[in-house]
Amino acid sequence: MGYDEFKKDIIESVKKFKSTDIKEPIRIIGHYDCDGICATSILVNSMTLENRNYTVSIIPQVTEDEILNFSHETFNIYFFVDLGSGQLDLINKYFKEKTVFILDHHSFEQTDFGDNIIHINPHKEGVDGSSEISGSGVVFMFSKALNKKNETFAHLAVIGAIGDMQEKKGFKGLNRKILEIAVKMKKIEVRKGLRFFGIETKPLFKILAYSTDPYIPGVTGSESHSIQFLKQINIEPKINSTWKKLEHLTNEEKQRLISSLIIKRNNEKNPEDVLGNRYILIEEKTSGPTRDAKEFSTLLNACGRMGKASLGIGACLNNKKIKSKAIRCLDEYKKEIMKALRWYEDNIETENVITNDKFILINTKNNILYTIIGTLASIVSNSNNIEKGTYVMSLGYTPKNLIKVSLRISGRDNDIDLREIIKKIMNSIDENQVGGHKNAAGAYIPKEKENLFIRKAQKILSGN
Ligand SMILES: [Mn+2]
Repeated sequence: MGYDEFKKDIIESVKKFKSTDIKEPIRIIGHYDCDGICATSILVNSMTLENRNYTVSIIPQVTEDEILNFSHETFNIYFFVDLGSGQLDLINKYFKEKTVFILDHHSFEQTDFGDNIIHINPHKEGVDGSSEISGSGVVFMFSKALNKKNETFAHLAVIGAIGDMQEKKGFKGLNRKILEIAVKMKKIEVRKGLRFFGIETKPLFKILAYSTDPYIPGVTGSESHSIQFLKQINIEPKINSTWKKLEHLTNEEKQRLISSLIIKRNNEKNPEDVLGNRYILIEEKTSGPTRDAKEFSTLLNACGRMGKASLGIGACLNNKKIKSKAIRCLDEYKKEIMKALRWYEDNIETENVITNDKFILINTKNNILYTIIGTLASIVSNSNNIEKGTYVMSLGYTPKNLIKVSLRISGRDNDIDLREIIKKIMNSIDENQVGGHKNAAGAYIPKEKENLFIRKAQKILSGN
């Protein structure tokens, strides 16, 4: 068990791939989140290098119907990236005549399948796929073993891992190795600095005013207090008539800002937590939303959730024109989220939101784009006025007569496995389409079971 075995699995799968006929086109199916988009982009790059033709689809979830449809296509070679491990039985059932590569990192149930299926997953060898390597990391390792030139795409695997929340005060395990490659290839520079989200792109006073993590007592939550704070420490918040960004500060001012923030956070648990690793994509334009790997990952998530994953792939492949379209998509996504939050505020007192001291259950029905109900649940669970350990569950209708469910919990340092909790609810209604991870889980249910699901969820989330 371990890294060596995992690497052996990869080398074995590369051998199998190399034995396929070069004239055979490749069918690539990837997950629609940041990690899935990065995974797909790495694979697209490496298939281009191999002179292989390919067709790509990016999908939000893998239903049985969808798997059946893919299997009816004329391709003989398939790649499922950042998904597929959870559908091994279905893929086995419908792809008997095809060669299938599954490159994934989600946990899975043991099942038997034919040797036409090549299943690469770190969990198989006891390597933790929820913290040590992402889906794009798995695809990167495969691509690197196929051709060393693919090392130039290591940064995409770093962005993917960030998108899957695997960066926690640095990277560990295989992620760390991949980061080292990205640094060696001069794609990423790790800088210790202020770890506020959007620090490259937004006015300084806004960043401080809207930062909940790290929290700044007396500043977070108020734009005017934020402006005052800057003036107090002798940093003029404006340059001529525009608001200053971090890049406008002198080094001496930056230092003063950092030490003043730490002093302000004197009574917090770790005052110096304003500092952290930043992953700078060296080749990207300064002060654009693709310069900081965390912001890049948000951009990709936005594209996927707005149904425009192809823009995300274009941005990863560094197509300038598509990249600017992707940035516009990010703006639309932000508007959707604002709309979702307003809807939530307006509906707190209605039957659409059920609350008790253990959970908040939000049924958005048709009112919110179903791909962002997870984001809504995350934002609600992170808001200040919620007791730690409160579950936040959101539901939304998909166009395919299903209901998407997302589950989050407030407070970060608890050991509760949300995936297990959703599984328990799903078992109680005889459903099994569960996805996600320990800290962010989801499911799909048929619309007919809406009321039943809500009843069972209330029971189980209350601890009964
Ligand atoms: Mn993933």
